[in-house]
Amino acid sequence: VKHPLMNKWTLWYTKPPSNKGENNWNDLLKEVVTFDSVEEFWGIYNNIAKTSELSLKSDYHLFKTGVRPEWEDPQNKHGGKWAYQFKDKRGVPIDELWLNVILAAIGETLESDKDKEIMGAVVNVRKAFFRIGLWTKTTGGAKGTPKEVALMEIGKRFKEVLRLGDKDLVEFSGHTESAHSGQSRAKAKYVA
Ligand code: M7G
Repeated sequence: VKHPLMNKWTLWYTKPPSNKGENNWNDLLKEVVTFDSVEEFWGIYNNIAKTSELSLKSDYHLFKTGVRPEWEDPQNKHGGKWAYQFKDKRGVPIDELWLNVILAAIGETLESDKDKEIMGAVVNVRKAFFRIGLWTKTTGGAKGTPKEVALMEIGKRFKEVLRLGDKDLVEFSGHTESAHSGQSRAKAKYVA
């Protein structure tokens, strides 16, 4: 028997740049596998490298099928992401935290049923940190509107899933700013 997930998900991998060959964003980004049941998820998860085993400059991206893990995707281009950088790389249980995030994503516990904000989750392996990001379709709405409230609730929930303390802040930034600033750490629009 297969236990269906609410949505179909696709795992992507960004391989580290090589000395020879093309090193554009698009050449390094690879679609890995698509699944839509609990059993398929575990079959895949148990057979791929853990985040802690990946080389520097690698990423995993888990996105709803049909959404590329890029700012340019039509479903991402008006959106943004909640993100947190774990700078104590040795001390942080990154495999457990990433698993928590992807289980929360595929189990649909990051947002209420009526909100359709979550696009996917990303883990970046970098020299000085691991970063986990949670991508949303919009950047919220005007202050106090239901859209803004929904986005802030996702931020708070994300923070719980990452088991962060009150003083640790997750930051939200829009992809437009990320794309323009030429790096992903744009100025935060919200913190939670
Ligand atoms: P990053 O991997 O998000 O963070 O972005 P990092 O700076 O901590 O490594 C690194 C670089 O990858 C960016 O400056 C872009 O050149 C490229 N890049 C990252 N993302 C998420 C995208 C994307 O969605 N689209 C494109 N075209 N390039 C991206």
